[in-house]
Amino acid sequence: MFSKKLIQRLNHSSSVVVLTGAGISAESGVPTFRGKDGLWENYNVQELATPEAFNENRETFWKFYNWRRKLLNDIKPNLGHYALVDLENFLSDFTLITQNVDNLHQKAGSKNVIELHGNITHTYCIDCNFRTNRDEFEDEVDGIPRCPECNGYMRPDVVLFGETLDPECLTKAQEASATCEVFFSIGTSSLVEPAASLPYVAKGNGAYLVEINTEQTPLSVTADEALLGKSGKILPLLVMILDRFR
Ligand code: BJW
Ligand code: ZN
Repeated sequence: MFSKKLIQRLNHSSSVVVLTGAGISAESGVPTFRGKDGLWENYNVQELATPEAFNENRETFWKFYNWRRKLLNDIKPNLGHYALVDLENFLSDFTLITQNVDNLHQKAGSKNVIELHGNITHTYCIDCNFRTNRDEFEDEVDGIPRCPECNGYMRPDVVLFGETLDPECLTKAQEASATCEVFFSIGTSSLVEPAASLPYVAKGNGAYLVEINTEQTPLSVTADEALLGKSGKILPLLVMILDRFR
C-alpha cells in the first residue's frame, strides 16, 4: 500500500505537515459537510455554515451548532487521530493543520495543532468581541446566547464562508507548508480555500505530497501518492510500518 519512497522520506524527513478535514472524524461518528451525510434536519450543512444563516435565522443557526457541540460530548477520537499523535512523537518537526472545529485532535493528544476554522466550543460577542466557552452559558430563553458584558448576540468562534481566517494561524500554516518535506492531506474534499491551496504550496516547494481519502478529490491527480481508504485504517498501518523500520 505504501511506497518505499514514502517510508524512506518519512524516516529521513525532519519536517512533516498534515492537513485534516471532516473525513478524519467520520469514523468517530462526526458527520462530514458534503456528500450524502452532509444534511441536518433537511438543511444543507454547507448553507448553515454561512454568515447569512447566522444573520437571517439565529435560532436555527444556534440549534445546529448546539446539536453538533452536544454530539461531540459523547464522541471519542478514532484510530486515525491517535495514529497522528504517534506520528508527532516519531518526528522532530510536525505540524497538524486542521479544518475541523471538533477538538478531537487535541482530545487524542496532538500538541502542535493549528485550527484554521476555529473551535466549536468557543464563542464571541458580535458587538464587543467578548470571548468565552459555550459551556459557560445558562440555557437561554430564545435559544440565542447573549453576551454577559453587553447583552449583544454571541456566535460560535468558527470561520464561516466569506469570512477571513485568523491571519496568524493562516501564516503559520502557509509557512509550515512551504518548508515541509512531506505533506499529507487527509479526509478533506480539497474544495474550500485557502486550506485547499496548502498542499500545492507544499508541492511547489518540493514536498512529497500524500493524500488519504475514501474518494478521489481534485487534489488526487497532483498527489505523489493518493491512498484510497479510511484514514482510521491507513494511518495506524503507516505508523506500524514506520515503527518497524526505525
Ligand atoms: C474520508 C473518510 C474517512 C470521509 N477517511 N476520508 C478562491 C476561489 C474560489 C472561492 C474562494 C477562494 N478563496 C476563498 C473563497 C471562498 C470560500 C471557498 O473556498 N469557496 C469554495 C467552496 C468555492 N472560502 C472562504 O470563504 C474562506 N474565507 C476566505 O478565504 O476569506 C477570504 C476571501 C473570501 C471571499 C473571497 C475570497 C477571499 C473561509 C472558509 C471557511 C469554511 N468554513 C467551514 C465551516 C466551519 C465551521 C463549522 O464547522 O461549522 O469549514 S465550511 C466547511 O468546509 C468547514 C470545513 O472545515 C470545510 C472543508 O470541508 P472538509 O473538511 O473538506 O469536509 P468535506 O465534507 O467537504 O469532505 C470530507 C472528505 O472526507 C471527503 O472528501 C470524503 O471523501 C472524505 N472522507 N470519510 C478518509 N473515513
Ligand atoms: Zn458583548
